[in-house]
Amino acid sequence: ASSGDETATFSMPIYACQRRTTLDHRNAVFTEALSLLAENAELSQDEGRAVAFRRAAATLKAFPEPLTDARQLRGCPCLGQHSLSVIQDILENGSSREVEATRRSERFKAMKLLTAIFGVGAKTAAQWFQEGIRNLPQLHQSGRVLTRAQQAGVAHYDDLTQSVTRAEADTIGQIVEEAVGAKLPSARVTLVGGFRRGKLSGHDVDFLITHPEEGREEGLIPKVVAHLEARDFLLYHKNNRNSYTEASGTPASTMDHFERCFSIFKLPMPEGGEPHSRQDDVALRRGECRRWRAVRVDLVVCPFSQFAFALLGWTGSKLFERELRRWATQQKNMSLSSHALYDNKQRKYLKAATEEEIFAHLSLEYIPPSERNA
Ligand code: DCP
Ligand code: MG
Repeated sequence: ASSGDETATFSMPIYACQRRTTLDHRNAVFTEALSLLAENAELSQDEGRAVAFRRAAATLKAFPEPLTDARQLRGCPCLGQHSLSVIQDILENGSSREVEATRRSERFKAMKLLTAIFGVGAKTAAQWFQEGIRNLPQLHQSGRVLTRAQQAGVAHYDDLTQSVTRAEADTIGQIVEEAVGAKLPSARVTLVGGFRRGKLSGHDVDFLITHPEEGREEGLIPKVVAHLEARDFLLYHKNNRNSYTEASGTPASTMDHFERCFSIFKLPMPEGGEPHSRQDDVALRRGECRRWRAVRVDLVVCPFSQFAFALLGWTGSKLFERELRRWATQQKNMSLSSHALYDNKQRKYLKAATEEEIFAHLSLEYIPPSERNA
């Protein structure tokens, strides 16, 4: 469409799930700034503000050309006053004062460092910050009692704050497939999360496991975990049982109820590989062989009839998922979760065997995983 002067305007659909968002885009300076403000809002438990910044960042990720003038953004959705002023600041000065001040602030730095500990959320970190805790030595000195997860998080802090590569994710995939195959032949293991969207690195590795005969998947997690433990592949794990029933179903809730395992894998490193972490260096100086690294791994088991919903729900991105649910509720009067899609008007669940069918139920054009990077 033409706007009447020399600047063309793009008509961009409002919901991120209506758009194709690839990993590479033209406006990283802007999306990184807005993402940092979103992260800061999340760390302050200001969900509304966080979502506003996430949506603004997503708009710029989908913007087809480098931004040089704010007028290019006319007609673009989800850009509020605050986000626009940040963008304007970057256009005029090369950076945003607010973003740089946030990046340097003591609170932001400490909250990032503390929430990077596995098992520590924004709430816990805020409380520690209030008590004057800013870093790991101070946490140690405080004598705070840590949960088992947090203890593992502290013990493997250096490894867990290093991103996981695609090659490492594939190696873990082989280990998981071997363990699942040994316990339940013909079960299927699918790599989900950011790696399914084509990311080259991630903060963890996510797997979805199912079996074509409904019911056979029940109770699989403890068996797989026992198999992995016997082979010394686990540094930490916490299993959750399936708690989903259609009756108790809170269909639009973000949290799902699948049988799952939050774990920290002990991933063997290729022989001759360079030591890469501080822990490695320390271990090698002590003369210990430490040819492994810790990696966060999530295993999720779902019944076959829910597989398409679980696959869609666990592929992300988080904003894409949120936008799908918002679209379903606001535009279709339906409730979408990682378990099911419920049509509130027809008062019935809509079945789907593939992601394509779910998009069709929602009257959305199918978006493949590599274009869900909103
Ligand atoms: N997810 C979910 N419910 C949860 C946790 C995650 O539905 N309780 C979904 C949304 C995410 C996907 O699963 O997109 C994977 O979650 P991650 O936090 O692992 O996010 P990504 O894999 O997208 O990114 P990365 O691991 O690289 O940070
Ligand atoms: Mg992930």
